[in-house]
Amino acid sequence: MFTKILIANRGEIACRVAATARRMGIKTVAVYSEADANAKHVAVCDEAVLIGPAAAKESYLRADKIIEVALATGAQAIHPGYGFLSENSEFAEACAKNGIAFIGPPASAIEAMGSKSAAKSLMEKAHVPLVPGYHGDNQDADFLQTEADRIGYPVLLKASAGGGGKGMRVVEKSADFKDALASCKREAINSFGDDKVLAEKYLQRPRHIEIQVFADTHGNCVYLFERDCSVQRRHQKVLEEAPAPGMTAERRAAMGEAAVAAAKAVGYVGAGTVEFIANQDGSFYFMEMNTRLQVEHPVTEMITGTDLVEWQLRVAAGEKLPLQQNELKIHGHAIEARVYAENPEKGFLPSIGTLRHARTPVAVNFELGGTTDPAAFRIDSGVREGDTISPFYDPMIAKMIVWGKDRKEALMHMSQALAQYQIVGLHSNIAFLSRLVNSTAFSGADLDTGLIERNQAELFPAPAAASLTTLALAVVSLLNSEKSAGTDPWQSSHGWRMNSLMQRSLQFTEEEQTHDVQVTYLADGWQVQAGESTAQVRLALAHENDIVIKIADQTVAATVVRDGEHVHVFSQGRHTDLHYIDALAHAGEAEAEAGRLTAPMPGKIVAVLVNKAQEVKKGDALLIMEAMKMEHTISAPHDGVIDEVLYAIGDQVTEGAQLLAFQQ
Ligand code: MV4
Repeated sequence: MFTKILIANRGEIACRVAATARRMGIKTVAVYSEADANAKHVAVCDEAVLIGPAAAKESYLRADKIIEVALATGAQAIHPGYGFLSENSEFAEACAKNGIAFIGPPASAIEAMGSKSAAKSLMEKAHVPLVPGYHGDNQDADFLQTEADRIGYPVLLKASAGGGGKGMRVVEKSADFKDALASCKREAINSFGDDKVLAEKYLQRPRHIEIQVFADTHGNCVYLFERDCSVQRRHQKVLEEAPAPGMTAERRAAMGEAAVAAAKAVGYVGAGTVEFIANQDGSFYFMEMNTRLQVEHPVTEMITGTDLVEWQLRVAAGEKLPLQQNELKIHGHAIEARVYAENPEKGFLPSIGTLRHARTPVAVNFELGGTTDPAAFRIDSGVREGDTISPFYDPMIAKMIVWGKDRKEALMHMSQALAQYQIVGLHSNIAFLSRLVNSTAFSGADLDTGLIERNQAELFPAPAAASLTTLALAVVSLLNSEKSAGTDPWQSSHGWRMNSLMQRSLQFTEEEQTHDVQVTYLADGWQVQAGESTAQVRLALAHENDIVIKIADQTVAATVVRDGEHVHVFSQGRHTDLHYIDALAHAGEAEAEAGRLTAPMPGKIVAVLVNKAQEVKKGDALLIMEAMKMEHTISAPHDGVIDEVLYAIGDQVTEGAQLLAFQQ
């Protein structure tokens, strides 16, 4: 076995590979770009070497640099992860030339599967089922139309050089064929510089089912069953699961054997995935083979009890496959959700920024019927709280993988795990994933590649306005943090609290809505009113960002995270982003430029919270006024020192009166 390997990747997959290497006692070398100097993958490896600027082209795609680092650090093998150089046959070859083991298939297998139409010809010879169609060289329009008529409509035209759904045209009837062909060829030449097309029977509601295969250098090849990855959006996978719902033992064996035949036909070694599209009746056809370890490999690991990275390392080191086909069994059901920094409401636009707060669900190990089952939950991530999602790389935050003894149980774990996942600092798809996992179509396993498109209404409901409970959580958290900061006038000994019903108005906005919350101070809590709803609230527990309140007859727990002017409330599986408008703090901002803070309206000073010469931090409450029975806090617009306090408790002030002199 190797004693040291280089990981030619970043993010979660680099961390994933490093974890297995560490468990096996193998040292790891990370490579990183300038943007990743403080990245998690650098921290979890034993050594790390800077290979270039942020742009992948100048760093993670620099085959020459990476091989140089492997030679210099004495790494005997390179794991390419996925993406970047993982399916680059020249890189695989360059590794071999330099006496370094490439932890992946031989360059020849990568090449054979790289060309989609050549791969189809190879598969045809190996008796792997193909979609009925024509993928030959004859591109004559009349000839292709005759082929399409023979195949039967609807027919799908695909650019031979295409992939990822680009350059595809559905043709409904023979009369439409010539126009569609011309337009498909135009797009093909524009996108790929090659106007060759192929024609196939168009499957109406296909499922994406892929088979994990593994081969060693001793002639063994096995399949580790299937994954259903039908839930995609714009050819990007969102949810993956294993096994595929509805799969029969016969179909599983047929698909597995077809996948092994595909792998053997190209002399495959290592981890690979054979992708099929399957009809709702279960008939299946080869689409392509991915010659790498895939993002979604953990669902296979969970149901088979294997570590596929360990298998990769053993195979690359010349060992035999750890298990034979008859030793592989499916145990339970696993689902993976990809957590992305993106905004589903804005067309899934990537969202860059810093993970100001990131709390992942807690992993649980549990026992069933006396036997210990796998961890019900696993999270693979390349970022930690405080890390940044940059525009340079894939905006994936984490993969969340859950296990259950059956699909129903796995779904419940996924639903709960998503409900517990908290992120502040950038937009994420967590709420969307929650709706997706709980949707009628997904929970009912009514799967096909059009699931998201078809269920837009259920997946993108009009946002519900924050409830009184959510507003109360935000308010109580704000008031409690003022108190801990020593700026809560109601806890101090000024005595005015006894005078009358003290009220305060807080304003929040949420999307386009405005919430005016009236707070009345009571002996042991508050009365909170918003719109038509009123309730009495008490703070039961507070620890860091976590609070528990009693509202009416209910006990409600929440995590409330303040991020600048935003108050994020995580409670009962929902995340509400409230924008707190501290109107008077804002009013003070402009005034402060001139080194003074003035009264925004006529009123009475009810609390003075600072003294002359006192240093204050931005946001500190300085003074509280009462006007029209409401409390208004005057806060420091920036760090500074109090020059002079110009009024005392009980003083009446007129609008515009200077209250404090303040300097930066
Ligand atoms: C198809 C198809 C229906 N019928 N071929 C899309 C990407 C490309 N690699 C193959 N794709 C498809 N080929 C026939 N004959 C539907 C798709 C397809 C799809 C396939 C897998 C996963 C997601 C998809 C989303 C849309 C279309």
